[in-house]
Amino acid sequence: MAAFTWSAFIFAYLINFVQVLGEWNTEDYLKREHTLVKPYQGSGASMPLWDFVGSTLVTNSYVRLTSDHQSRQGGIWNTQPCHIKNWELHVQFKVHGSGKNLFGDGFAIWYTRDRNQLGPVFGNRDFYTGLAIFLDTYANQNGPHNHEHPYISAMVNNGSLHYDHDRDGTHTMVSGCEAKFRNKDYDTFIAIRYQDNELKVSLDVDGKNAWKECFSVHGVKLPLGYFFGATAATGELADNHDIISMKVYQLDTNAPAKYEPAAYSGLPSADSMEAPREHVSDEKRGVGLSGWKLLAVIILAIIGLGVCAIVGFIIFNKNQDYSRKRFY
Ligand SMILES: *[C@@H]1O[C@H](CO)[C@@H](O)[C@H](O)[C@H]1NC(C)=O
Ligand SMILES: [Ca+2]
Repeated sequence: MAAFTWSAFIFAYLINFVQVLGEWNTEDYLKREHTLVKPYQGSGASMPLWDFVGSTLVTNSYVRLTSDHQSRQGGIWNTQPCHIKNWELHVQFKVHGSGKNLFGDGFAIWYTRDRNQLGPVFGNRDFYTGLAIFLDTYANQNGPHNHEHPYISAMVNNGSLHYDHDRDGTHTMVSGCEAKFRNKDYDTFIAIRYQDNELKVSLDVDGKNAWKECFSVHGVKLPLGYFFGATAATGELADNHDIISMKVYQLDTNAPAKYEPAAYSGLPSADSMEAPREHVSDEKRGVGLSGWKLLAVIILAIIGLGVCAIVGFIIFNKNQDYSRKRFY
């Protein structure tokens, strides 16, 4: 059985190696013009490349969209439109406050046509055009939807849809997952990957320094030239909603350049709008394995089975010898 321990060890090592390799690759493609990192302030009081609106406060170590006070709306918006087709956005955030059971409302990360407008949807305007990822800490609706809060969900809007707070947006969301990301001592991160019309959201909120898939959906169409942003709001309930960093990476597309489809230029759309009451969250908790990882798993499984078969065979033979000895 030691062989199993070895394979598990080798497997863990391989996975780690693959992750290190992956990170090394993406560092090369960090897009400075869409990135917010410390120190935030340039020379003077303004932040180059980023606008901040509403209650947003910039300090040396975080950008606070709202403080732990009632009725605040704040936002931060990249001034440069994004012309990258396949991208991944990493956001380090911190949601914390004095409320033990009552806190809210949460914050949102955006890729939208319009920017710098305050409003009721986690601090941004309603009937927006683009993609929203909501990190909703307060359950406005208790009952019909079968998930707990905090809840992370995605919504794609062509400007015609209203975000319904009373239903926590469950009637317009594309997909989502539960995640306990509030009041953590360690750093918390969310990754939003948009590649070949697939939207994938992953989280690192358990202090394990590893991504865990929240959901992924195909058939999401977003045009070029929209803006990244983050906004937050408090109402009767409050929390500190802090952004520590936002980093945009350019991804290579899977398709060879000559087969690459032309950039999408229509309004944002999503093939699937999930019916909230059919939502099975357990399915989504499984971590998807892809490419190298899957290959490594298969190879190690085969090695593991082979070793087991040999060990089993030896034990079987020994037992046979033993029983022979007994009966003769
Ligand atoms: C916008 O989206 C809604 C809901 O998905 C859809 O019914 C409508 O036809 C879309 N409008 C346009 C102009 O694409
Ligand atoms: Ca809510």
